[in-house]
This record gives sequence, structure tokens and C-alpha cells, in this order.
Amino acid sequence: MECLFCKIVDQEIPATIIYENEDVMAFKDINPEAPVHLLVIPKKHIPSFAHLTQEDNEVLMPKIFVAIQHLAREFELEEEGFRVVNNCGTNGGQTVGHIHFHLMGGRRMVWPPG
Ligand code: DGP
Repeated sequence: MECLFCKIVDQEIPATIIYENEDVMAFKDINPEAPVHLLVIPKKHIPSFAHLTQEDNEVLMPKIFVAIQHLAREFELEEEGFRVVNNCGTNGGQTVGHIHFHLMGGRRMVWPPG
């Protein structure tokens, strides 16, 4: 298994895991770009947003968004706001080939991102 985030799911490499259920895991980004910077992933290996199937869209993605909403609440980000980011593929700036959503908060973001 070569996938870095699958190794985190399998607890073969360490991460600060913040949230976990049967399908979804969230852990702290190793390189935080904001006071709160979590990565929310499906445990199932999906290389990128471009690889989501219809079943993923219908069954898995709602679970990801429920987890993001739960975490935004838990970290008290809702009042001040937060950002959810998915980088997809080369032009999207994706560097880890397992779909993930950055949940970032605790500072004012700028637009557009680089
Ligand atoms: P992206 O550029 O969207 O593919 O973001 C990948 C993120 O993954 C990046 O913000 C840094 C983070 N990251 C890379 N390697 C590790 C790791 O081993 N552990 C953790 N917790 N985060 C990692």
C-alpha cells in the first residue's frame, strides 16, 4: 500500500486524529496554513475528486460534508467563518493522491488562492 493517507487510516504512520467513524477520518495537517487546519478524508482510497463515482457522490460525500460541518462546530469556526478546499489533480495543486478536504479556520482567508 503506497498511499500516505491510507497508511494514516491504517495507523501505520502517525497523525493527530481528530475525528473518525466507519467511513471518514479527520486529522491535523502536518503543515498547517491556518490556526485550524484539518484534512477530512474518506477511509476508502479514492485518488481525487475526479475519480468519484456516482455511488461515492450519493453515499460517501454526504458523510464527508456532515463530518466537516461537525468539525467546524466543534472547533467553533461557524461564527467567524472558515474555508473548505479540495485540490484536484496537477492544476489544482493536489500533492497527495487520496481525496481530501482541507478545513481551515481561525484567520481571515484571502481570495483568490494562489
Ligand atoms: P494537497 O496539496 O491538497 O494535496 O494537500 C496535501 C496536504 O497533506 C498538505 O497540506 C500537507 C498534508 N500532508 C502531507 N503529508 C502529510 C502527513 O504525512 N501527515 C499529515 N498529517 N499531513 C500531511
